[in-house]
Amino acid sequence: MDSSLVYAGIAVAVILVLVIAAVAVRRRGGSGRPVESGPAPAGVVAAADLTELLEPTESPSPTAPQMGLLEVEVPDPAAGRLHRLRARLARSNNAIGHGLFALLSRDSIDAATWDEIEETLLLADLGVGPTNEIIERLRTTLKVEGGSRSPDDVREALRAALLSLVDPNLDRELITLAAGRPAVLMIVGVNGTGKTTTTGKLARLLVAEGRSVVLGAADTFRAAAADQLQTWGDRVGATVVRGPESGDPAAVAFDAVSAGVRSGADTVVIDTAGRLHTKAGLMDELDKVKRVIEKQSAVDEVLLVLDATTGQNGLVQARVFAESVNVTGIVLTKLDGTARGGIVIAVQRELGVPVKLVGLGEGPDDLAPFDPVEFVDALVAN
Ligand SMILES: Nc1nc2c(ncn2[C@@H]2O[C@H](COP(=O)(O)OP(=O)(O)OP(=O)(O)O)[C@@H](O)[C@H]2O)c(=O)[nH]1
Ligand SMILES: [Mg+2]
Repeated sequence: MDSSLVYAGIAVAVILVLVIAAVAVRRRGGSGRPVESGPAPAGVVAAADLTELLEPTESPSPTAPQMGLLEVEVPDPAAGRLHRLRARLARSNNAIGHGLFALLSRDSIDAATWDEIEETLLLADLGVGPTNEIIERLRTTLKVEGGSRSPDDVREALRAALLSLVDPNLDRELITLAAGRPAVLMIVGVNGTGKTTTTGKLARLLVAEGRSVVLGAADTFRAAAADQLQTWGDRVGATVVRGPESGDPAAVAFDAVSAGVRSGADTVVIDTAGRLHTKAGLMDELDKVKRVIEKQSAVDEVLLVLDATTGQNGLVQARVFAESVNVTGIVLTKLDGTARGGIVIAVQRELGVPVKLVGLGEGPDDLAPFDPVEFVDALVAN
């Protein structure tokens, strides 16, 4: 072979390798800046990069499942999600619906039956006050109707009594938009109630409505907590701001809100570490996280996540959290796994704060805005 041809081939190959290397170096130089609150673990989107990331699709649309190089999912719309509760309650042997209806439908409701009714309501976590109220109401309604109690009358009496206790007039609006800045939501509660899952599901709900969302991983106790949130964020293209393990949770929350402000995000949701309500130091820390955020932005919602299966214990937690931070709404999780729907009524009574969201399962879209009418209808459904 002609040696000049060989030299020419080698020269072309060398030029190609140099061009590829130059492109790779330029690409790397454009990203990977560290998160402000500390060195960035792998997979973190640095706060300063948010603007670039969000600019092309500032409001990720459900019809545009691509964002940058990430494949993002299209979450279910919020409307109609609470319908699933009916099926879930049917499976969980819902005490209020089935038990109470059977008792009230007996030919004669004697003193022993009223005792059973009371017991059923207490077992469903309704609490003593609301239980007495509902029994008074039912006694009056059903007495007036005398002997002509059809199953429909009973169901309607039960429905009306429950509905008045769940209180359809409470303002349950979840503030997720604010004028001229992102709305800021904090998610708080004891260990394992479903805070991180709720933060992730909430991001999906918001993305489904076309919002741009920043998540703050202010649970710095365990690296796995931030990874868990990162996974939720990645699935729907929500940016996750995180800090170093054991770092200051208030600093991460502050950075997440700054990042949201800079990128023009609609909503910033801050996931916090689980904490025992009995540990004063941890409750003070929560208050500090809130105060540090408030140096740059109002906190629009503090959502207390309660596990519906823990019953009356949840009420004790709720009281202490409400004393530490100004709780604006309750998220009642794991309602799919309990026959104790009465906790909705009890906790609202206890705090005077409405249930705004309910968790209905472990699926990514098993979080629904709470609607009192739909909830009661699901409880008393056939
Ligand atoms: N069945 C059911 N499971 C749920 C629901 N919400 C959360 N979970 C499950 O509860 C478990 C705990 O959820 P996490 O979101 O990690 O709880 P957490 O409050 O962040 O926990 P810590 O950060 O450790 O305090 C997980 O297995 C979730 O899948 C729900 O509505 N229904
Ligand atoms: Mg968590």
